This record gives sequence, structure tokens and C-alpha cells, in this order.
Amino acid sequence: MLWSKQYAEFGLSDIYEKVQNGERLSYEDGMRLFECKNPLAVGALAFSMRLRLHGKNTYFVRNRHINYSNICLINCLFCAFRRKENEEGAFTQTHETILEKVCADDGIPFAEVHVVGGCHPTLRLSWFEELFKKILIARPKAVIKAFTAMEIAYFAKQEKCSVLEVLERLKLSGLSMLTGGGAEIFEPVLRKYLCPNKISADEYLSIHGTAHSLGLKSNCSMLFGHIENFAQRVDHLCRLREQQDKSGGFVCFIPLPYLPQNNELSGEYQEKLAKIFDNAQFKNNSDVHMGLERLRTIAIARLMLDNIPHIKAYWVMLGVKTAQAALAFGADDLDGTIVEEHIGHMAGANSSQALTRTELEQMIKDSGLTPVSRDPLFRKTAQ
Ligand code: V47
Repeated sequence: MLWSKQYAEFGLSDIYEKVQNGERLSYEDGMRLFECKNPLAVGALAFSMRLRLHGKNTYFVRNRHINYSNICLINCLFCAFRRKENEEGAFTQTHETILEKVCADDGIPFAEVHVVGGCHPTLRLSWFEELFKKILIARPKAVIKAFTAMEIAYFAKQEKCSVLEVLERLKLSGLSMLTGGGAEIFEPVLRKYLCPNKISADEYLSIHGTAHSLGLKSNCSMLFGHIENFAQRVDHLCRLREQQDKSGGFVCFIPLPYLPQNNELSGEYQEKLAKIFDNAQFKNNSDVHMGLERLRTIAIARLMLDNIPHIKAYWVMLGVKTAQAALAFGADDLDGTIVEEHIGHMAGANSSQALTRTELEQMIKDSGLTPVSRDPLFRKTAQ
């Protein structure tokens, strides 16, 4: 129960009214929510919106992550996962290893197989087409979610064909949806510093739009808490919302908090960049400062992204406790069992590698909400 009087005290009466009436929030509204002195009030508003959209239903998935290789030709400053070919710690898994992992379930097949790596120098599109066919022969009910938009753009370059052709070929071999990764932060100057060789924001959005036009669904994300300011976060959310108005295929938004270990961005360099960009909001120890800020960002994402159905509290990067708290700040999904994860853990995520179905259900029930088992397309599953 929210009291309009409280929101009047924070100068947010109009935003409160808009949310209650299901009206769209503006860029300026987003900025005011970031500046509000009471993150709990912002969280309560987001929770009321998620109750309107989903009731108490809170989703999780029995899934298996496959990070097929960490060898990647592009160098993003925030990435702790990437290795050069022949560098210590570089790995590439074989089809056989991947199939063993996908089939090593607990008797109930995984509902989602999530496949992500990087821009690999030698693996070609046909390698993945064959892999997906083999996965679906071994586990016909699994839904394959794979690749970031960056990987799709890279395949198009490798194969000297269009993004549309790459996506058509992948769809034919069994791909159901794209992951949300690779969005990072859209603001062009910051993006050039953080990931100089990555596709632009427009390309990211256009690749998702093309996927949607083929009937493929996708997720989307934002990497936050590095050197960006609030205005850049709100701008990022508005661009995703605009794309969703056009193409409509985003299923879920994933706010990814920057983890500072083992990557080039952290420490003094992060501080230096924040100064160059005159970033008044920069705090140089994100782990200490980011608890409530992370929750507030999740809440604002829920409130701004009125056309994206689900908001994910990705427990791997957020940590289990913050992910559970995020369920009271507008998130309605916890992702899943995962089993094995490298990208966040190599950057210092202190969460475990896996959660059981029972643990996920308990986290949701302890929040007074109702666990619902889903596949990556958010269709309810029996198990
Ligand atoms: O694109 C990289 C991010 C993403 C760091 O679609 C980092 O359901 C924090 O996109 N600190 C990959 N984040 C993960 C991802 C994802 C995960 C779970 C589910 C889904 C989905 C997508 O991780 C990258 C990048 O934005 N990342 N390094 C870091 N140091």
C-alpha cells in the first residue's frame, strides 16, 4: 500500500500518479527518481508496478550456462573473462564436452541452455549450427538462448553476409532467442572508451530489431556502476524502450552491476576516467557504495521500461542477498540454476556457481512471493 502523501513529501506526486495510472515516465522523471533522497520510496513504487504486471508470480528457470570459449578478439576494459589465443587460461570447449554438460541434469532436462563466448578467431557459424542441432537431438525440449548482438555482428563479418542471414541460419538450426549481453552503456563517448571495438548502440539495437522481425525473442541489459552517470543510465533505458516500441521482442531486462576484479577498468584507471568524464556520481569503491544504488537502479528500470515485461535480478552478479532484496524493488525474475558461470566469477562475483531449484524457490517464498518455473521465453514449465 502506497500513500500519495509520502510521495508529495519527496516532490514525486506526479510520478506517483503516472505509475498508478499506468502512464509512461519521461527522461526527466527517470532523473528525478535517481535524485530522490529515499530509495525505498522508489523501490515501493516499482514493486507496485510489478504487482500490477505479474501479481506475486516470481520466475526462475532450470538452466545451464555454457561459456564455450573465453578467447575473444575484442578487448573491453571491464572484461575479466577474455583471453587471447595461446594466453594462459584460454579455453575452448569441444562439442562433446558441451553435450556432456547439457545432458548432466538431475533427471529433469534443463529448460534453458544459455550459450555465450566471445568473438573467437577460428570457430565459424557452422560450428554453432551443428552444436545447436546436436543439443536439440539430445535434449529436444531445451530452449536455446545464445550469443550477444556483438557475436552476431562478428559472424556476419566472418561469413561476409548480412545479420539477417546469420539469424535465419541460426533460427533454422534451433536458436530461439538472443541473450541481452553486450549492451554495456549506450552513450557513444563512454562506450568508445570502455569497449572500443564493440558494435555501436545503434547496431546493438538494430540487430535485436532484426531478430525480432524473424520472430526470435531477446533479452537486453545495461552494465552500470562503472564510470557512467545517472543521465547516461536513464538515456540507456529510454533507448531500449524506444526499440521495444518499434520491434516488441524484448522479453526481459537485466541490470548488470559492474564487478571490479581482474579487469583493466578497475582501480586508478576507473577513477581517472570518471574524472575525465567529470562524473559527479562516481564512487571509487563500488562494493561498499553500491548496495542501495543497485536496488534503486533496478527499481527505476522497472518504472521506465513499461513495455518490457520482465526485470531480472541476476543473482550471479548481484549476489544472492541483493538479488532477493531486488524482488522488493521491482524485479520479478531470479534467472536460474546456472550450474557453471565464468564471466561474473572471473570479475570477482562472490556468489556460488549454482543454486538448486529448491534454493531459488525458497528465496522467492521467503520474500512473500510465488515461485513460477519458466523457460527462457517465460512460458511456465511443469518442473
Ligand atoms: O555483456 C562483463 C557483462 C555480460 C563484467 O540474456 C560484466 O538472460 C559485471 O549478458 N562486471 C554477459 N558485468 C552476461 C549477460 C547475461 C547474463 C545472464 C543472463 C543473460 C540473459 C545475459 O556481462 C556482458 C557484460 O555486459 N560483464 N564483464 C564485469 N566485470
